[in-house]
Amino acid sequence: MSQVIGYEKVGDIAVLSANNPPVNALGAEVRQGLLAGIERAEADGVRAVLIYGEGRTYFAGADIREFGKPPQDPWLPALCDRIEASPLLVVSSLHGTALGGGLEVALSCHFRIAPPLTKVGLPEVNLGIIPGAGGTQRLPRVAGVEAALDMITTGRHVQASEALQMGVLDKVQDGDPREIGLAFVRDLLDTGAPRRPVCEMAKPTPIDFDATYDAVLKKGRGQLSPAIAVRAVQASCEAHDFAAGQARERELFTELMASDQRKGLIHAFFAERAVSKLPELQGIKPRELHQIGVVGGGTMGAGIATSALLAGLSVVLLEMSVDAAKAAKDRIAANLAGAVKRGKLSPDAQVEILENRITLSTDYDALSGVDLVIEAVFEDMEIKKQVFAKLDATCKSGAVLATNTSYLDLNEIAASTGRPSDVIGLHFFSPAHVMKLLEIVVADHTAPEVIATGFALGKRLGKVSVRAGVCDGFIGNRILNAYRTCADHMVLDGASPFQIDAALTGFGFAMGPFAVSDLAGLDIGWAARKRKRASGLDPRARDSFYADKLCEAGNFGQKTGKGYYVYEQGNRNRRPNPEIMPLIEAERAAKGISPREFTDEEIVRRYMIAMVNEAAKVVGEGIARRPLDVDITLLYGYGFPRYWGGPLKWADLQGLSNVLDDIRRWSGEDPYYWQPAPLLEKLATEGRCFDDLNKAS
Ligand code: T1G
Repeated sequence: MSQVIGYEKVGDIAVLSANNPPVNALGAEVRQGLLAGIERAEADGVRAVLIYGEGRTYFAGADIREFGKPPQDPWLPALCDRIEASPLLVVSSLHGTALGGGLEVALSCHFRIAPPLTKVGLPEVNLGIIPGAGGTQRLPRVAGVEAALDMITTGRHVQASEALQMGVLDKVQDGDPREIGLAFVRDLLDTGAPRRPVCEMAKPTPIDFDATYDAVLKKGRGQLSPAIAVRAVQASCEAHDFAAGQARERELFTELMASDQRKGLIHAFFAERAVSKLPELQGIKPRELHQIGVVGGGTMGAGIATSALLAGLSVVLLEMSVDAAKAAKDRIAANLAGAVKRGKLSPDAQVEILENRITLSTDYDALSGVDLVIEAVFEDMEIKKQVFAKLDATCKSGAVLATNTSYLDLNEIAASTGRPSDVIGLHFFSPAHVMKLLEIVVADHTAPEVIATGFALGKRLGKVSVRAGVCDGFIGNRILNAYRTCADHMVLDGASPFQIDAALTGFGFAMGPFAVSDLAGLDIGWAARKRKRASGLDPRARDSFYADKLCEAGNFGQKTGKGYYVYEQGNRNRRPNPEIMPLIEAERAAKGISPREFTDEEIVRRYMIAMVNEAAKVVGEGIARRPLDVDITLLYGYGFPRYWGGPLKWADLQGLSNVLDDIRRWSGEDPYYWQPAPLLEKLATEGRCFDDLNKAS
């Protein structure tokens, strides 16, 4: 008797119920239970079989934890074929999220029913693979090639109503999955509905698969699985028969299963779930949050306020003057209008928010009742301290006092209040109502329940929250500063900003570092350089000045129409700014550097290893708790290609001793910049990898 698949005879129907929380993943035991259940039903004198899931969902897919381990019988594809071939009428009643192998089991049944809130999908491409249990062969036969390609290459979740139209579901009906399933099976038996194996359906009509393959490959920015999925669907039209199509699917699936992209994407899947699980927060209750305050209504403050409003919170927004407060509200209104346009907010809710949930004020007293306040004023320590002194004087006891600073010393800010245990950093990324990353910065005296409240807020806002310690730039901006410097060095030594940007988008980054600077505003980097120089740069550090010249001439990137690139008709039509190379050449000449050639491969390797080395320092110093915290920060805040899993997963895939060898070689040219991180040296020497630290945590 299976522990995870229940068997029950209800009249002439055998009912197989899955009970493998939390998501009824199709691990070996579940597959064995399903096979045994089908065999038992066939020997039990019943006419039909109903399969459904207990708990929150039907099968949400294969058990991802089994990937990379030796396979155990029965294989999911063989199980699906066995279900489909049963002489009994087999029906699935779906609910929750019927995904991946789950939907493939459902497609191997003869009929499918589900309640309206059910979602179905084949999200395998997001894990770097393709459906491997007949999904690429059965779905096109049921729904046609175009609908199947849309689902399989995007991995999107499809609502029950759409799935009904596509033919993936035969009936949508409200109710309990077991009850609606039983009624549906009885109906089918009463009307004498014949078995309907999808494998016996006609081959689907082909399309221009080469053109689709090219388009999907291009859209994937280097990610392979969606394009490979096109070839698998192609086999559903072109292979000799169903079995030959399945064999082709298996061949492509096996190839991807062994790929680095699959390893990177699975790492990302588990890392994004592990990131908010902190041992120190076990059993700690967050404080309640109803109303939050935001100090400062610039781009950042307005974005934070928008994010909170979209999550159903009320916001008190403080500005210096009535005019500034009005401008802040206009920014929020524009953000909300954008959310309506993207279908994230209904027009009625937009009106409700603007009328009832925002309070504008120029008086700190308005913040006396808020549960949490986020300061988003100008990035200057003295100004921040003044704000925190006022918050300390006005906010109620127990209120969380948060700063959105991106690099200032949180301990110093906390010390300017009489309640440092209530002070925390909540570092949002611009635009704050869109970007998913939230760095939760913990100072020396921050109380555990204040940290828990930060994570609870992050969850409520739909963010991916990462715990960070205090240092200049925390996790993300500190690492950014290091790899950005590497790019600047390569420019001095002979690469152009345009070659560097192209090499890195070729690697899979959404944008290269120079295009990013143009987007963020060149004045920001300029101010940072001036500040660093004023505080005394180490004489061994290489500095460059050509970008300052751009700024001195009033060119700040996209917002002024000119930076590294010239923007005549927006970002799409940008072209390299012809003034850049002469400025760079002049600086090389002044420094006595004879420029050398860089290959794209070398550019990517240096840039990546600069990132990895700083990331290893960040982990080694405890600023990030685990390597996966760095990986998630870069994935969600810095456009890092997800299919590499993050910089430290990338490093693991390269082999840490190879990474260390490169750093040691480059430190011959520039010993100050290329100082190997002690943690990297330790792991490489011990023959270990970063993921070992994730697993141990
Ligand atoms: N395998 C193992 N564990 C899984 C899992 C899976 N497929 N899906 C979820 N979990 C764990 C997850 O790690 C977490 O664990 C807990 O369940 C709750 O998840 C042959 C090869 C189903 C929409 O890609 O999209 O089928 O952290 O926090 O927000 O073609 O999980 O609590 O210890 O995410 O309610 C295809 C992946 C597999 C679905 C639920 N299936 N999962 O979201 O909860 S490949 C997928 C999800 C495949 C075949 C192939 C979501 C969810 P813990 P959660 P949620």
